[in-house]
Amino acid sequence: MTIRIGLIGAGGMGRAHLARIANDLSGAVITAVADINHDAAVSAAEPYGAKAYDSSEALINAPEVDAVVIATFGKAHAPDVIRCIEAGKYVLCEKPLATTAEDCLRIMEAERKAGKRLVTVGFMRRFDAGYQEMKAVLDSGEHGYATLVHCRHRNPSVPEGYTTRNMIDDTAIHEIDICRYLLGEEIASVRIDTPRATSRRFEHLQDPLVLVATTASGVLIDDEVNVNIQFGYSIECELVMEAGTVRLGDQEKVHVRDVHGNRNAMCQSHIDRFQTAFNTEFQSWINAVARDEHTGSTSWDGYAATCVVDAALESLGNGGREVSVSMIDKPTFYA
Ligand code: ISE
Repeated sequence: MTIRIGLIGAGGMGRAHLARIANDLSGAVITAVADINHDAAVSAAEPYGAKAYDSSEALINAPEVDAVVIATFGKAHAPDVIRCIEAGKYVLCEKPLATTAEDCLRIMEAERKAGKRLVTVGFMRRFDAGYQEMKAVLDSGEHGYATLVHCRHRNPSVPEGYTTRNMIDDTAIHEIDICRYLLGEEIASVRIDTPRATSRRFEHLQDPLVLVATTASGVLIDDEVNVNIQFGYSIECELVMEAGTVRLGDQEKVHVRDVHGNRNAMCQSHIDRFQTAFNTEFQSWINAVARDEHTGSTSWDGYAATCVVDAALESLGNGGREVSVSMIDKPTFYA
């Protein structure tokens, strides 16, 4: 069975997803693209012979669309995700699932009514081989339990429209999710530390910042978010256990050896760094949709991450004091 996919949001991320579905993956074709910018929809749809829509609602209900990918801005996600659920179509929604906990709750309620998990949140790091091996090492129990996780999330630069809020709800949200995934537990409290700012930033940004979180069992997570580091896109993670540590491998595509030394090439963007993880995520989703099954992170994961983001934003606004994360009990539907 070939899955007919409709994409909402023809920006850079959306187009990268179209290219991977058409060139790298199997079992799916692109039949529709929607964007509020008509020309963007037409130019993205054209190479794939897909239909262009100005309205996401029309795309979701189109007969030639079996499943939907959403790659618009976070604020636009909730209504479209709910429409997909109501249409009974599987949806892979880029993170964040929604920008408020209330919207995530509405999404979960719609899914519960539909009686089926239809929503996958695009936390692609869960499909990265390095993070999966880290989890396997921890879960083996050989080194005892986890006590600390050290994370670094560095971007070469960000555009002027990117805000300090985005450092948490768009950037650190990846570590919030991957730490929940690695540790298999919820984050209970969080605070934001604000070190000396780099001069290589737009004036309005508080860059870098450090998100410090504590999980329900007391594991301490520190996440350096540093979005104007200049030299490249660099993601680091070290998990400390009672009798061992495990660290994410570096990006090992090629090594350059010359008079300046022996070094490996630096990725410049998440699309490059997580190319294989994105492909694995999308292929698993396509395969699962064909079997009428859910895969990847759920609406609950999207909700939990948003609750941590909300607490972190509160800490950012209150001078960095620790804030408890408040969330509902996990519904059995997501157990
Ligand atoms: C972007 O949206 C991502 O998802 C990237 O992984 C992250 O590194 C970047 O900071 C975000 O803006």
